[in-house]
Amino acid sequence: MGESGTLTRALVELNEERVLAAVNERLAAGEDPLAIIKECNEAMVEVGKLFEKKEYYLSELIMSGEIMKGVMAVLEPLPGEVKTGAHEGTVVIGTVKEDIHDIGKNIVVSLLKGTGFEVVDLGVDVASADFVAKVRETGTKVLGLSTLLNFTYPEMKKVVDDLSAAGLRDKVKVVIGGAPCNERVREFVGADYYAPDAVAGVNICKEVYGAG
Ligand code: B12
Repeated sequence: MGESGTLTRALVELNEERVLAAVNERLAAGEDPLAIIKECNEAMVEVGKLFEKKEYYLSELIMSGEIMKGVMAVLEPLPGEVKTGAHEGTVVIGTVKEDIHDIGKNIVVSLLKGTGFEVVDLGVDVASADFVAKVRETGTKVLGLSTLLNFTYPEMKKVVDDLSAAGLRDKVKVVIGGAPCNERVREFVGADYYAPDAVAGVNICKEVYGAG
């Protein structure tokens, strides 16, 4: 498996020192940070599986999150395509109510900023009313909702329904993301797009603003 296997294994084994050494080595070798993130992402899914199997406990989950944050601190700022300061548009984003996972959302935020978007990050455990108020206030064309917990799908749906009730639904495209999401979740929620990763999310934002 070579070098890539080394990073995955080190992260699954929660060996922070080896993870950071592997990341630094690969950055120095000129590897794309997004490829490194993708691999870490896969390792995090493995950590989640070990947690499900009860081979790992909450402490290990917390540790994996801390290591991943350390990795992001090394990788940021992420490469954006636009370095001219061109303003691509505004994106409002947050993790839905009851959910405090934010590592993936923060990657999306960094990448959007690097690409020239203005980002309003509402943080984690965000109530539907706060999303709706911020959409109204900013006039954004894109609202990004993140969740890593499958029991919060109804909460995402609530945000979409509340946007409709507020008369804002046709003014904003709703993009959902987070490991457990997929097209079926998007349909249930009534969102416009599902983004499997941060790069797909940025491309959707570009498409929405590009379309005028
Ligand atoms: C790290 C972690 C934690 C950390 C989070 C730290 C933090 N600051 O975020 C801590 C320890 C706090 C945690 C807590 C819990 N967790 Co947790 N956690 C994880 C783990 C291992 C990794 C998540 C992660 O950061 N992945 C890496 C990032 C980069 O990936 P990502 O989030 O998917 O993001 C990428 C894309 O999805 C996309 N994306 C994400 N959001 C968005 C949004 C938009 C708009 C767009 C465009 C794109 C996008 O872009 C990113 C980059 O490409 C996952 C395992 C997994 N399968 O993901 C479990 C997991 C999500 N956790 C789980 C659980 C059960 C919990 C707890 C309930 C545990 C407990 N008993 O307390 C609590 C819940 C707390 C709460 N109320 O939110 C389960 C959820 C299962 C389910 N039924 O839904 C998982 C799947 C583990 C498992 N297999 O059992 N967790």
